[in-house]
Amino acid sequence: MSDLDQLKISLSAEIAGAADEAAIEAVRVNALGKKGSISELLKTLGAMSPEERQTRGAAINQLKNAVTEAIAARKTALKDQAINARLARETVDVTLPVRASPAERGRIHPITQIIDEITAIFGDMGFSIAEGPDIETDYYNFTALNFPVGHPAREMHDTFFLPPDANGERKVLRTHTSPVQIRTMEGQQPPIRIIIPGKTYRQDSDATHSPMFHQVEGLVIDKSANVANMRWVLEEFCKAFFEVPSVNMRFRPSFFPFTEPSVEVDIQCDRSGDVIRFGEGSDWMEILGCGMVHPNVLRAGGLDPDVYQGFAWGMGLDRIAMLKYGMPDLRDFFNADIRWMNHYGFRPLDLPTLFGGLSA
Ligand code: 2NM
Repeated sequence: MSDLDQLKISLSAEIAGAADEAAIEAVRVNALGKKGSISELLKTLGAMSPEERQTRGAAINQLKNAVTEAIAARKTALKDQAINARLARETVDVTLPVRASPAERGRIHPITQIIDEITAIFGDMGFSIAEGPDIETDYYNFTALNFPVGHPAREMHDTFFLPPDANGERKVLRTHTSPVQIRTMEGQQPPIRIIIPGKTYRQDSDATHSPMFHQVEGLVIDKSANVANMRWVLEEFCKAFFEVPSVNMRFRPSFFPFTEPSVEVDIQCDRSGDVIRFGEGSDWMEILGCGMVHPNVLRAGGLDPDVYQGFAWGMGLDRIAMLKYGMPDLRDFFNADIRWMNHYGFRPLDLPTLFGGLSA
């Protein structure tokens, strides 16, 4: 075998064995570069006789052309291979769902959701939201609401008292949101249509009672606001809140210091299955208390009971939320357990609206 054949075989092996573009470039420099094996052979042409140049010279040039072509072909192949590998590596599946943004990852607490739902319902009926302080004076929490000093009705609430201040006044953690009704009457002329969602406090703690709980109360004051109006407002509320086309309500006589007459409202339901159903069945569930605002309360709010009358109601949110969303233990509400929130919480951008569905 001639030296040129041997060189061709070894260069072919090197070309075939070059694994990437850098390797094939190194093969090219070693063969065709300034000091490459083939370049060195080409340098011998000058010293050849004309006959030798025709035979061996032609063979060297053939080798050079063959090697040049083989290197170019391998280079192209390696380049394609590199591009294909990169395309495979950097592939993006545009059909994958978008990863949740941080704002989507959090959850709305069921109590907040319930307040948002109730706000949507009463907002649609023309009510505004009113708010007030959690720490109240005895006057706003009791006296102005027709719980006179020494009256046994004060014992109905297991009140948290703050230490007396320099004037001997003992503030309280409000036991209901009703002080806000007095503050609203003082600051605004009728007609008044407000709802008051918020935190309330009583000394009570077990599986169904928490020392801090939530209420929504409502107040309507006008010259002719009456029991029929109250009944309609509460029935519309119940249908919207429980997301059923009709409800049956039962009004039982009751007592609250701030209303006369006072009633408690039950709605018909069916508790025989796994889930509670409203608007049907043979059970009754208490959902709220209400009544016509007592003249003493109107007077405390600066309104003349011979000109104005009104109705008010109140409901506890925590128990209603447990019922509506099937949560078994009230204490879980305040444990800040992220697993519980992921299960029972609501998606932050799914705001409850009457047209889009309250909880769907
Ligand atoms: C209830 C039940 C009945 C009520 C009354 C008033 C006020 F201040 F306007 F007179 N606010 N809330 C009320 C009436 C609250 O909760 C069970």
